[in-house]
Amino acid sequence: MEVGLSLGSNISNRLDNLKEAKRRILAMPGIRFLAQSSVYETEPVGVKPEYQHLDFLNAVLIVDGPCPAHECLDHIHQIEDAMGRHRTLDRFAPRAIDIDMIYVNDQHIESGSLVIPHPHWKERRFVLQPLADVRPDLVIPGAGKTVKEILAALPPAEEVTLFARDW
Ligand code: PH2
Ligand code: MG
Ligand code: MG
Repeated sequence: MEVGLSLGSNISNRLDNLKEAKRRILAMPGIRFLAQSSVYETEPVGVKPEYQHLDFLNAVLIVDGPCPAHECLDHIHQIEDAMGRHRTLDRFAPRAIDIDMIYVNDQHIESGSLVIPHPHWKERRFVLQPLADVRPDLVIPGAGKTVKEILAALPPAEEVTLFARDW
């Protein structure tokens, strides 16, 4: 099953955080690496004004794995917790690592806190740009268009600039 993950970090050593998250994801049972985007530096979207100065690094990691989506999500939460994520009322508080599941094959899932495809991926350049690096022609369920078509039609808003090709 192909799983598309969006990784983001906006505190401490952001590039190291992405690398460490990747290492831990690829150590999950049965997980196989398929592709990774470049790393982009991105303007924060939707955060409180006091965190507006903290630019993110974002990247996309594509893996193949046997685990059902909710089990995969448990593993991902464990990785976030182990890397010092504190779950607070402010969902967008600064974080060493945020790992979001963007899609799982062509599945539609809505159960509790798990919504697949991710409800906001289409609006977010910090997801679309790195995703277009690795899966430009993918049609994610519910989108009706390819990733690169959606990216091309996105109104210019927050800035996204290439930060590192290798990580
Ligand atoms: N994640 C958020 C909220 N805003 N902005 C950027 N640029 N990158 C993110 O990863 C991000 C965000 C919530 O998870
Ligand atoms: Mg997120
Ligand atoms: Mg998240």
